[in-house]
Amino acid sequence: MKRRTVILGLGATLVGGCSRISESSTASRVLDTAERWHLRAHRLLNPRDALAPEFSKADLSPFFRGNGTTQPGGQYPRHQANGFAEWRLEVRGLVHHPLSLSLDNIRRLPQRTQITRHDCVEGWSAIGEWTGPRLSVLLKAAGLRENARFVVFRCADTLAGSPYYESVDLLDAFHPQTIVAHSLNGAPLPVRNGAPLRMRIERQLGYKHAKYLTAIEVVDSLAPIGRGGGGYWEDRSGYQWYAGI
Ligand SMILES: Nc1nc2c(c(=O)[nH]1)N[C@H]1C(S)=C(S)[C@@H](COP(=O)(O)O)O[C@H]1N2
Ligand SMILES: [Mo]
Repeated sequence: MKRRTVILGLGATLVGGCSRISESSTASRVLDTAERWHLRAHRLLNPRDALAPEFSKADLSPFFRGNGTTQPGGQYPRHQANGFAEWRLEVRGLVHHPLSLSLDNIRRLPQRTQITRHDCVEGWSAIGEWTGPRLSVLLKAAGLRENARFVVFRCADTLAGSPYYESVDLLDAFHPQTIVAHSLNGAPLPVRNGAPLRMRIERQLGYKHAKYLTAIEVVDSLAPIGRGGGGYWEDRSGYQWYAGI
């Protein structure tokens, strides 16, 4: 894992919206002191909308490995067999207009393509080209309610019997490189990489990038979800909820 936080230039100012979110009581329950320091330092050293580095096609990894779940069970093989024609992505929770989107709906939205480096805490990286709509487009279409604070990503797979999930705050949800990807290197996502939809949260570590995405749930608190840590690995290990790189 490469942490670039400390080498980035000084001079950015912490904007009001950022401190409001990081200091909210809900966030305080999720973040311990050191992690909260990391979140604030990361955002202080990076302008609010700083982009993760983007690369060129020459930099693409020849093979993008799969990690964690690489073949979900349950209902997934049935969807896989018919080319995900019946897959739906729900946008629900604290929104004015809940959505249920087909892959076709998602492919017809304005698209962003980005070549980025994925860093896994287990010590490997890979560069891939991802395409999909910005999460912000979906959230704006659904319309956030006033008490919206976090966005939870629900996944089709389970690890050791528990569903994988992840979450981010609204700053990362609305970041311009946060996309719902349906393609890797110009082709539909391979199953090992999260077909048919996976998140790309480019300024955070690999485990935040939820694969096999079934729902995007807007909430005001992470406490009642899973074991309250904000993600599958956050609930079970020392993995931090704010995994800025
Ligand atoms: N649904 C789901 N998402 C997941 C995982 C998983 O096991 N299930 N593993 C995470 C981890 S630890 C990493 S490093 C990346 C791996 O993405 P890849 O399989 O495309 O390499 O997915 C993340 N998202
Ligand atoms: Mo990972």
